[in-house]
Amino acid sequence: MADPSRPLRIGIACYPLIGGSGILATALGQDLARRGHEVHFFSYARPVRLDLAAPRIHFHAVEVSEYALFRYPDYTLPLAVRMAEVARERGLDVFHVHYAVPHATAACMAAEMLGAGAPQIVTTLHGTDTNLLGQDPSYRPAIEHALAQSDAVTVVSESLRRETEATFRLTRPAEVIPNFFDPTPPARTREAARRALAVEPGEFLVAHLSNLRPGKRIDLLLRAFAAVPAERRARLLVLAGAPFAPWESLVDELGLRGRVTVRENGADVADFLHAADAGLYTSDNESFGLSILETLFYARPVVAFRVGGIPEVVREGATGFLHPFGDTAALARSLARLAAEPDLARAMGERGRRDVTARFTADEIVPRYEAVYRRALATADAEPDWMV
Ligand code: GMT
Repeated sequence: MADPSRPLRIGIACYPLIGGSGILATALGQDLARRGHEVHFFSYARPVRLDLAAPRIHFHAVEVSEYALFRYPDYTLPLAVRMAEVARERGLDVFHVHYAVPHATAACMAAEMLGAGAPQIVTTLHGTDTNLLGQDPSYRPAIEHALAQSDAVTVVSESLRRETEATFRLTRPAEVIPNFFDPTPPARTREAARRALAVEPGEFLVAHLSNLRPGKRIDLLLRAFAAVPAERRARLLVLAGAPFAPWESLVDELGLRGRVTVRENGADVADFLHAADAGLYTSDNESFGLSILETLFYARPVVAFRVGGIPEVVREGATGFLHPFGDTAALARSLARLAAEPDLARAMGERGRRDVTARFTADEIVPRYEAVYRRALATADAEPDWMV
């Protein structure tokens, strides 16, 4: 029987880009390494927030070759081969994959190549596996198969658990382990950050942080912001993980030129959220809403649509205001109220910070992943019935 408290060797496969799943996977791996585990990341590029100088952190780049024979380059097979190679060399205990496609499918293939003693597969679903690819008949059976082959499946919210169970035939229950965030202190004072953004004294700064994918509904974000009465002196700050150019014409159409500031390089998020007075989010669906969590950690109240897992993160009326999807007028009214009542905005923000600090820190969440790994390993170690 293996020592149940020994440090583990964990392989994490994730997307490397600015997006909640990669950011969460990176934060998780880094925290596991701080706790003494050896952590190996697999991706086609270094995950954006990964600190390669940190002890016990390793990164294995997956090379994708382009063959004339292939009309579309394939990533899953080279990923599986790399995962199998490292698992064999380093004796990995666990593959923790973020997203079923292609990461869990690659892990299944790596495990098949390794045979007996292969790492246990833990798959975490972040949303689009279920609500986008899971609805596509050319992906659904492959995802279902990868989930059936996984030794444990986790999801990031109750809402995603319900949706996942309604979408796939699961062979085991999916465990809810919410996302977490550990805020870094801002490098500048609030006043210095506001000056850097040219925010004028008395302006109410509304922040939005996202990768601007279609589901973030930037059109509704701009429309909601445009409906805030001018006397509230609101300014919108978009911290964009992708080019904002497609929305510039709507900024002009809505007469918002001069009231919208965009920062595209993903840097200084802590400073800018600290500089803001509230957060505004208009996604049509979010399994969780990691950016919303970040906003709450910097003590800013959140105004958003009541979709997916957002009500599990924002406490309605206490740490933010949630409204039915599409009701931009209601979002604008909530923003106007917060702008008119700065004491209310500050109190809600402070309550939000306390609330998320009690529920969504690394110290709270990471041990739950460790427990999943150890349970999966204990099951693998258990003697089969025919041996007793
Ligand atoms: O929503 C995105 O654009 C990115 C996506 C991802 O895969 O990175 O985010 C998903 O995972 C995040 C981390 O668990 C969640 O906070 C997001 O809510 C989720 N997005 C959706 O469900 C649409």
